[in-house]
Amino acid sequence: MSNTQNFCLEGKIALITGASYGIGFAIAKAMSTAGAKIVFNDIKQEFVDKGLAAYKEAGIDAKGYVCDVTDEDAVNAMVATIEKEVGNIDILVNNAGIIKRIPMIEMKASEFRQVIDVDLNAPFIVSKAVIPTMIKMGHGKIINICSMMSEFGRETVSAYASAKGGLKMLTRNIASEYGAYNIQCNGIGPGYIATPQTAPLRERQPDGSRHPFDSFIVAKTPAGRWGDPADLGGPAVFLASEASDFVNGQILYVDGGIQAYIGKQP
Ligand code: NAP
Ligand code: GCO
Repeated sequence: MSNTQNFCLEGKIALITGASYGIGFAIAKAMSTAGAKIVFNDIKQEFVDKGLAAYKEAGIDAKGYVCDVTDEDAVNAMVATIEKEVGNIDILVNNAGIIKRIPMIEMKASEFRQVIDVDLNAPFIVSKAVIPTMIKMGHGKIINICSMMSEFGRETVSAYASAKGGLKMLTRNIASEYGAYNIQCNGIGPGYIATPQTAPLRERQPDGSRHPFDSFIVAKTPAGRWGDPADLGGPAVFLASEASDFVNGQILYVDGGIQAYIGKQP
């Protein structure tokens, strides 16, 4: 019987994909504070090295690996290396992701496929690589970083919304298929978070005024602000811990209330 009051991650190994910076880095920091050993990957050694330096500065002894999450052979090799060098992965956070903001009728099929590949196919690949060992261990936590675009569309993000909508259903399917092995798979749906991915939506205009989308999001969010990556740390620790052992197949939205609010009159 697990201790459902236990938020501690001592003795757990957490793999967070694409976590050299941004949301992945913030989640890794929170999980490290809760006691987890942090392992992460990025596409290039240069980014892994930058990430390692940032973790060291934060006092975190993380392990970093170069791996493109869309490459199944590379992912399988990375997981095998982690299991040999660090230990079995108890917690997987499928965080790596890209977005292309292009009107659908102007988007190349290859661009659409690239977003689907990173944001949906890769979580499938990485989850498939870690689940067998989680089954042997008799426990596991998988957290997929979904999005408000798992629920809503908007102009120019057809590929991203399709991927994140699919990721919501992949989350529910992993929960359904592997819940019997004491593996819980849930999603976190961030609202609008201030990271490099959303920097273009917050750029100051030539006249120094705020980007219209920036003003829109602030007006539409009861919290009256963009999210900070650190806002995601606590929810991630909860879903990675024994405290959520009976939570499965859920998407936990961390959005400052934006989905609940009609928005402030401009
Ligand atoms: P970000 O700043 O763009 O960081 C994305 C990370 O993923 C980077 O480290 C990037 O590495 C890595 N990555 C991209 N493609 C990869 C690949 N093929 N293999 C390995 N790593 C790869 O994004 P973020 O804002 O932190 O977002 C992180 C996750 O949260 C994404 O899944 C995003 O869709 C989701 N999300 C973000 C927001 C938001 O408002 N920011 C809201 C909802 C959901 P490189 O730098 O080397 O490319
Ligand atoms: C966009 C943004 C969003 C956020 C996030 C919202 O262009 O609308 O990038 O997609 O990244 O996914 O939850």
